[in-house]
Amino acid sequence: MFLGLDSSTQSLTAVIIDPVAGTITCQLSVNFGADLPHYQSPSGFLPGGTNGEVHSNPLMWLEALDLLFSRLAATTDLSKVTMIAGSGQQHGSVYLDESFEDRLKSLNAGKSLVEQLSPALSRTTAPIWMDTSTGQECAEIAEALGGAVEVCNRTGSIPIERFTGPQIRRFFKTDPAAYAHTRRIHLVSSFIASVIAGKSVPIDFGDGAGMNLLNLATLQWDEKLLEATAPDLAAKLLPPAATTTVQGRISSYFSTKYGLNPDCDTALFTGDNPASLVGMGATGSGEAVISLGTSDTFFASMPEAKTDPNGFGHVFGNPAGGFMSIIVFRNGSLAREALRDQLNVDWSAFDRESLASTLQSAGKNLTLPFFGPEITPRHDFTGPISEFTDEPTAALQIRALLEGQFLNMRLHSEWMEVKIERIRLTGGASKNDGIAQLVADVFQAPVERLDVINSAALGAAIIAAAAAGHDFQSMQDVFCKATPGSTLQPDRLLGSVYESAVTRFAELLKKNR
Ligand code: XUL
Repeated sequence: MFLGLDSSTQSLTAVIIDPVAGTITCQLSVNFGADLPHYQSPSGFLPGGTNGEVHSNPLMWLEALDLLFSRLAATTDLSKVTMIAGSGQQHGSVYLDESFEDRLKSLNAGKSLVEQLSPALSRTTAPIWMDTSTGQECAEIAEALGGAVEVCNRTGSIPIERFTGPQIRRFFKTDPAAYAHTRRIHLVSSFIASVIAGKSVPIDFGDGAGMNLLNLATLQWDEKLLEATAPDLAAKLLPPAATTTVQGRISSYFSTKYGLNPDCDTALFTGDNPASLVGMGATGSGEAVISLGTSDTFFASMPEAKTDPNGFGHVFGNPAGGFMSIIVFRNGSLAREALRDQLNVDWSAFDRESLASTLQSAGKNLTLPFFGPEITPRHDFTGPISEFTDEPTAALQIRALLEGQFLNMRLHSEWMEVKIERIRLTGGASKNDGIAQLVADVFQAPVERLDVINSAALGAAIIAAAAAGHDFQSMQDVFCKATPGSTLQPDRLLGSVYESAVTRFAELLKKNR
């Protein structure tokens, strides 16, 4: 059996898989807000941060780990688990002093993780991905490297407020003494992995690429960026490594206390997005995942490390090898809801029948689908902009908005130079067959839906199996099957229609930025 853990913003989740039987044998979660209310973090972070700061208490993650393992031990036989891997919310960082290694080595199963590890924190809180306090530091790092584009060429992203490098720089500037006292810096993922392994383990290429520090060409920390970020940073980071690198046995703390097998091994932990790529069965070339949520997200595997010349998208390591892109579109569900409310219709106006009624206008009328500021493309839009050839009925406006969203996605993923052969659609709106068919038509690729609930934790369990020698692809074929009957084929007659629409969409965008 293989255990995958995912430490996300709001919860810590475990998924155990049996690859021989092809079954998920256990899924459990600890919710930080509901289960650990004394950390006063109802949504997983400390409310009331100033200047864009969003921090969490790392002790909450440790206490969640003890609680999760005690719940697991009560419901399942943990001695059958032979490898553990995991994932974490990306970009968040934990700062530890010199005592951390010794404390990890000598963890006493009679005491809690919090009791034993809290004195090792050289910073009591951890900035997480929601933190936007580092605008100044991003500018400084860009300047030191000769521009944001150079940072993007090296690391796959321009300097980004939530990314770890700018966050480390801000810590160094605001509290140089505590920074100097820091012996080791971990991501959320590598912090939890280290506790499980009983020693500090490396950051993997998947999560490491979300730091503005990893050079994608060498897969090492970039010396110029280390220098531009903070002094002596190289010494505070272990050299990065591939996700499936086995780190040795678990800490005896877990075998003694929770009945894990003392021979159980640990692999590295990765970011939740790279783990989700695995859990959605999309690590193969030509596969993309589109998640329709508050924001819409597009991510796809990429054999080579191409970077977005516009600096909107990001590149992370693919746990199965190679790379992946991630591109976030802020005007997702909120834009769809805004139009629904504006037209005073309900969701049935977005369904299959309704969209089929406007099929003859496919690709004809254009809408820039932005009801507010967008990050892809980065621009402060104040409302949608349309160019219609037909009379703008409600049905046509809905078609044009949805087409606009997916044309924008298609346009802004072209830099990957990957031909998309299959799309796995997830998130609230993915259940809508009309929207799913439109995605298939705009991208000219089949669209599949999956019933995976904990895609990151499942991905982590598959990574654990892969680290033990199982094949990534066959594991994904077993655990990440499309929901029967959910696959939609693209209408090939619309291929040239959307080919021309994407060009006209790009022109309209150029005129309005
Ligand atoms: C990705 C990002 C988020 C976090 C949330 O860049 O910031 O998706 O990983 O868990």
